[in-house]
Amino acid sequence: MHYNNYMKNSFNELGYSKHLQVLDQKIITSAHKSALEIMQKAQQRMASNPTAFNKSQLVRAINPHTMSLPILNLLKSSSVGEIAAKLTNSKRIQVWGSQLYIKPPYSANSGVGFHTDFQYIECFEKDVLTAWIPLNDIPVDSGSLIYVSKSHEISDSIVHLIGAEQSNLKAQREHILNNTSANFRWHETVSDASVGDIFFHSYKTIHGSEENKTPNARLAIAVGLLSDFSQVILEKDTYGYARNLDNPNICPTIYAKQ
Ligand SMILES: O=C(O)CCC(=O)C(=O)O
Repeated sequence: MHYNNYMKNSFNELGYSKHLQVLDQKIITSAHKSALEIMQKAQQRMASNPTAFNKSQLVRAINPHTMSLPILNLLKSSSVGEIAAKLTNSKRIQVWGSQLYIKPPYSANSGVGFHTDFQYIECFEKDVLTAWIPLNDIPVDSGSLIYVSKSHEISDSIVHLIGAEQSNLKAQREHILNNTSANFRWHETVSDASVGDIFFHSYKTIHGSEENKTPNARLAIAVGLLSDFSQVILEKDTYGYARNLDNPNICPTIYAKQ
C-alpha cells in the first residue's frame, strides 16, 4: 500500500499515526535549545514559591511557539502541516495552540494521565488533530506517548473516567478498566521516539504518558491543529481560543496548498 494511504488508514482506524524520521534534525536542535531556556525560566519562577516547587513534577508551557522563534520555525518550516494536510485531505492547516511538556530527570510525578484533547477544547469539532514532536530522543522509560488504539471511537462515553491531571497511570488505568464496558478492548501502544519523528493523533484519541525514569530531561511539543473540515462551536466554552484564530502570531497557518 502507498505510504500516505497506509498512514491515513492508521490514523483513521487506530486514531493515531507515527511518522519516523520525517523532520529536519537541525530545526529540532534549535527548538530544543530554546525549549530548555523556557524550562529554566519556568523552573526559576516556580522556585520563587518554594512551598509549591516540586522538582519531580511535569513542567508545562502554553503556546511556546509564541515565545520562541525556533519553535515557531519548527511548526512552520518543517513537514508538520504537510503531513497533517495529507492525513485529513485538507488544503489548509492552522495551529489553534501548542504546549511544551518537560519531564525533568527522574521525575516521579511527571506522568500525564489518560485523556483526550477534545475534553479540554470542546469548542473545536471534526477532524481536529494533534502533532506530538519529540525535541530529544524519548525512550519508553523517559515517558514516551502512550496511545489507546481505536479509543477515538468510544472516548466520548468514558470522558468522566479520564483526565490529564491524574499522574498515577496505574491507578487511573485500573479505575477505567473497572468501569468500562467489556465491549471495548483497552489496548495501549507505546514506543521509543527519536528526534526527527512525529506522531499524530485525533482529538478524541485517549493518550497519556508515564513518568521519566531516566537521568535525562524529556522534552516534547504538542501542537493542536485545525483542518479544512474543523468547526468552531461558539456555544461551547471557547476559553479565548476561538478569538485567537484571527491572530496569526498565536494561530499561524502552517500549510496552505497553492
Ligand atoms: O507529552 C506528553 O506526555 C503529553 C502530550 C499530550 O497530551 C498531547 O500530545 O496531547
